[in-house]
Amino acid sequence: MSHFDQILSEAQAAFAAAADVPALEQAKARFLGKSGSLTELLKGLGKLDPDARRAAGAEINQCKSAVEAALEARREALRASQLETQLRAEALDVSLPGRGMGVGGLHPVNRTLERFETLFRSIGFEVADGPEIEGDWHNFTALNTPENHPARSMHDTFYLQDAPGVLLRTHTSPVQIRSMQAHAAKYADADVMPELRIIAPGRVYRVDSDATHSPMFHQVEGLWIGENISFAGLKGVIIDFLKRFFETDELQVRFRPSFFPFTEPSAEIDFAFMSGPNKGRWLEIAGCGMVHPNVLKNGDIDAQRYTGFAFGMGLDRLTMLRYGINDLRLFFENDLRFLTQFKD
Ligand code: 2U9
Repeated sequence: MSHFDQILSEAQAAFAAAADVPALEQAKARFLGKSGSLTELLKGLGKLDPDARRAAGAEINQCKSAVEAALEARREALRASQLETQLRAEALDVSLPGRGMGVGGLHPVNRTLERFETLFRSIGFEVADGPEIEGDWHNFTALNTPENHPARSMHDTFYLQDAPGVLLRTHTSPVQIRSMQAHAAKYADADVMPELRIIAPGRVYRVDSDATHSPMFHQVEGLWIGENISFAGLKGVIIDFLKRFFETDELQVRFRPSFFPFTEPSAEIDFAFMSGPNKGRWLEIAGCGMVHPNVLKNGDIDAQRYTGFAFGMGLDRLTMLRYGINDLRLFFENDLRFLTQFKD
């Protein structure tokens, strides 16, 4: 084997042994670097006479080309195998099932609200709303609540700092006051005022917090005003609503005499299932009564000519009864493990 063949086979062996590009560059230096074996041979050419120099030079260059070709071939092989490794590492299994789209759902309290609105719309009620930040006239005075009533105390009502008489509404009743005024103004010149039938759902605020009370909760109040509106009509509407809401006729309802400043007479409404796990247990569900004449007057309604009934209930409580939930706070924690149970 000639000296050049030996260098070439040494170079091929060294390049083949290089496992990656940095190792290959190191191996290259041994042959083609500043003091590499081929470079040293080229440096020695100067000592030869011209004829010998030409012959040796041609042979060295031939060998150098062969080493460079071997180097380039190995480089290419390393690059290809590196790409192969990378592709294998980043491989994508297109046959895996997708992650899917998260489908949201309505909050259980909103489900109750939608049911409530549908049922009342079906008997000719409209849905009304109004501000959550109110004045004490709309929230208390217009509703016949005496100046010294405990509900007005800082203990029970959230007042805004540095804004006398401004508060977070404690019930949705101010909406009905505003609706009565607007209705009365709209029909001021008419011979007969058409009936006013509204429900007012929304957030209300009270200084209260435990398993069954939240400082913010949801209420719906209803109001029906017209000529000859009676307590009998009130009973019919409530009993029919409860049966349709709970989807059963196996229901007993009782009206217990009570007191509210804004209604006279007033009653609390209890109901009991006549079958199922809660059979025979009386559950408080709402308050109601005939709208007090002072309240009609504050709503600009002629209390001599028109009468009306009103009722109020907690949407959160209604939802708890419908779905068998025992802690009100679950509604406001937004824990998906709880909320996703209400997807249809
Ligand atoms: C006007 C006139 C009268 C609404 C009424 C109740 C009785 C009542 C409670 C039920 C549970 C509030 O959410 S709760 O804590 N409500 O007992 N609400 S009568 O009476 C009105 C409303 C507006 C103009």
